Amino acid sequence: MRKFTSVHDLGPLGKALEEAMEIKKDRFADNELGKNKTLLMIFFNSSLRTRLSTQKAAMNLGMNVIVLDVNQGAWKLETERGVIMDGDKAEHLLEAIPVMASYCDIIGVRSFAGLKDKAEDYEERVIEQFIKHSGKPVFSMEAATRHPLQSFADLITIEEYKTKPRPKVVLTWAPHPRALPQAVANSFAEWMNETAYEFVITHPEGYELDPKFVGNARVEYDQRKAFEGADFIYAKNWSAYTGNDYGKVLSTDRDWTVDAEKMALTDNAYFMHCLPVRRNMIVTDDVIESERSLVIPEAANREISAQTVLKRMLHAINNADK
Ligand code: AN0
Ligand code: CP
Repeated sequence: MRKFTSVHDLGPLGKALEEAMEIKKDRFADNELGKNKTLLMIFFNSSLRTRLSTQKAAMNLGMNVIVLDVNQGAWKLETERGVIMDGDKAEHLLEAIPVMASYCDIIGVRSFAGLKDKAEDYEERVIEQFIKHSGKPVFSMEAATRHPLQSFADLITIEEYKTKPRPKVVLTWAPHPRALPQAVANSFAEWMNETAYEFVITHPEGYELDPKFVGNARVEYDQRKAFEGADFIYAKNWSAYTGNDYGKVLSTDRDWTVDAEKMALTDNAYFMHCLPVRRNMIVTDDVIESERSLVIPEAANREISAQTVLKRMLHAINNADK
């Protein structure tokens, strides 16, 4: 595998899950595979989990790791071609990418949606330039429209905790004071659509996601109705996608906060969130602290999803070297 930006890069999910479970049984089984290979992680945005779990995964495989926080100590990077660079950006991505690529074997990129220009975001202009100009395997650590390492960890977690072959999984919008990308929700929906689960999305009117990601999901505007009989509640905020509202916060209505009263409508569902989460906006203290909350094991599985992807990329590099 030389690229990982969506579920479609992974091939059959069953096989990917098997590989992930093998890694989970013994995460040091391949600790020589990455010897003398360097992972470069490039962050255009903040991170706690992605940064630590991906670095840990690379170390489990014996890799060296370099981390670059573009906004802390590097030159500010221009990402659009043709711009007269007389502003605050000292360097262009078109030079920076091949330079950075010359120091490493695999590149991870975190670059959130700007939420101003929908075309720029939905064409994934930043990560696509890394894929095109680096000549190295590239994976997403959350790009403009997807967060596949998160969704892969979410899937692993659901597989570990489900008690029926076809659980009901509900993705619910929840309020947040600032505009957030649609990436986590898009990606989760994309992955759920690849499974046999019953999948429902619930959100207030105006928060419709790109139909390409909604796929075969049932969209239910009544959150309480959506929660009925659910086995997994996956909460996430996102800003508006449609029309002129792109990137806007249309509502911070705390009537959509996930609380114990709503969880009581479910079939004793597990609660999931990718974190970071704002308590008592997205979810109440008691729900996130309850026995049914999976937020910690879910985050722990980020190490497993990252290691599965890195292992495949190392195999691709080693095979090409032969
Ligand atoms: C980011 C988002 O919603 O995309 C990252 C989530 C993993 N969240 C925030 O910026 C709070
Ligand atoms: N879930 C997740 O990607 O968290 P970070 O933004 O902390 O990496």
